[in-house]
Amino acid sequence: MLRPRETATREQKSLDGLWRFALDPDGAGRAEEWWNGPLPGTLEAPVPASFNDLFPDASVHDYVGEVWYQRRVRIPARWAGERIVLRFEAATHGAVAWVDDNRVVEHQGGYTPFEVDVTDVVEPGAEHRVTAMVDNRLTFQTIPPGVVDETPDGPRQRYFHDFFNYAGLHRTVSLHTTPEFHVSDVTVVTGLDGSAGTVAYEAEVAGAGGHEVRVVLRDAEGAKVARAAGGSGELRIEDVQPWRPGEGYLYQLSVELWSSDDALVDTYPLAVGVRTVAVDGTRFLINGEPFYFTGFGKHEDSAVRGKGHDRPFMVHDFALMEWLGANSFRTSHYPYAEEVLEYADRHGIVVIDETPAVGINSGLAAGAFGATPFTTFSDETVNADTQAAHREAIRELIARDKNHPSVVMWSIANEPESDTPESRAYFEPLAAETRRLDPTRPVGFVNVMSATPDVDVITDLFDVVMLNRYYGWYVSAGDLAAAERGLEAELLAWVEREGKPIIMTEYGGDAMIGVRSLTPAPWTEEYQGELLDMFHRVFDRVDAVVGEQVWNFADFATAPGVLRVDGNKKGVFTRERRPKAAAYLLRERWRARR
Ligand code: BDP
Repeated sequence: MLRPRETATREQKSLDGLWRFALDPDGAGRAEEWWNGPLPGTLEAPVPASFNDLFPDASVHDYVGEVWYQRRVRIPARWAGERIVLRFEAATHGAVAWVDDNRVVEHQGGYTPFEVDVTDVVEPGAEHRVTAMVDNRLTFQTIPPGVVDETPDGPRQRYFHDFFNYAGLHRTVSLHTTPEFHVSDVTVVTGLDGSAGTVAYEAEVAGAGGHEVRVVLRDAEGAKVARAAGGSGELRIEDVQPWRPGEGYLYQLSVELWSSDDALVDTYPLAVGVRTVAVDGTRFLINGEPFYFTGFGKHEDSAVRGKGHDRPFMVHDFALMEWLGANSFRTSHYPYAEEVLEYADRHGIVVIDETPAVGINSGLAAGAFGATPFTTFSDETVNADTQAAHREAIRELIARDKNHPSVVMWSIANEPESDTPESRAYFEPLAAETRRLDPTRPVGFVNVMSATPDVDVITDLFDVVMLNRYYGWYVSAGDLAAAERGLEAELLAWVEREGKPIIMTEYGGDAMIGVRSLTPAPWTEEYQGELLDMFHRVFDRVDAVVGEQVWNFADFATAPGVLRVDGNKKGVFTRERRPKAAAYLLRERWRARR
């Protein structure tokens, strides 16, 4: 799915800004057809942002159900004759949208874009009302799953993941044009052949018209390095400058549509990083060279805006990762804004790209989140419909992110149940589907602490072993010697069982900034550092470990609970990005590795 671009043949208009906003606890909006006129009330909400923390009001913060956004927009008169598309980069977790009284699009899934051709319902030069109804409810049939309990005090949302259920229009909303006859998709697969690079491309076109597809590849200075004609083909770059970690060299591919009388009909630019990714034994290879991941599991999370995409925080977080010497991160636990991946592409940051499938695990839910025990996989809980939603989440992730050189691996779930026959039946087709959709990247899932190598039954379906381990925290808290023994023994058992690269995708412990201790005391800055040091000693002894991603980059908001102090405090930075002592330790270790 192509991100909208301004080109010689396309224009874009952002709808970001203040929208009218209304909660709808009684479901009046649908019955009263709120899309037909101005929303009731006087609330306004910024887009992009979560709505939860905008108002000092628990009924907004903890709201469960549908909310409404609305604004007016004038369609530029010069767009007459163009195809006009309305696009939402993310509406969490589901949405229905109207243009005036026309229901134009519906989408489920909170972190991937959707768009619709609205040419027939808008008039260039005229003003129109755009209304979006956004639903934040999670059920056993959504990804991620959750349960809405009806209580005497109204609905209460429960969920089985450890971050606050922020919702709203989290990313840009925009209108853009394309010609009627246009480039509708492009896929590139890159290769290296000695000092040359290859770019296999496939362009899809839509709409009617006589045409020819031509592609031109330019280097970063704008010099043409290769060209071809036809909807698919392979370009060759002699003396290629590869994309590599720490060096985000990008070529530009122009995909052009030409009419039979040789006029340019459409042009779409795609940034292309030429690199390869492979797994070989216990090595993770980028461009044929062993790569060691350093960095974090992150969140899109900040005060007031919640999960709203935030450019200052995006640039700042990347700058802090650079300051630390980190080379990678995982988009735990959902696809991040596409602008984040584009930034990673340009700066040579390596990304493990994850679906929103987090919390498919009754054991964790009952243990950590106090949920009433349930069976993970059953007709009433995670079932075939959930699996279909999960499959769609994988499909939409790959459709959006397949061309990003920064993305080196797919993570199709975080900490699901993986030690029962039902879990194997659930994941086997999903792993196969991911490979079918993208045969070029390794596929993984993130394994939960309790699914040790003696009980896990799905890791053999995947290319890399990704582990979240809390030795020294949830187990052997305060006893780092016991933690060290336990961790090393388990890692060696994974090496023995799978013989694949191992990435520690989460490890760490909470620390309240400013709480200090001379003896090993959980929640202090010292203990957080000593715990990380302990993991590092073990990683350095186990050759198959090819990556370390600390949990978490920064403190983040969670649902309330007695294991959380105003949120999760496993950040190496606070929520406002002040460094804890552990930041300096990581900086020393990771900078020395570069
Ligand atoms: C893991 C989860 C992560 C949590 C973390 C923790 O993957 O989302 O925040 O543990 O407990 O279970 O801090």
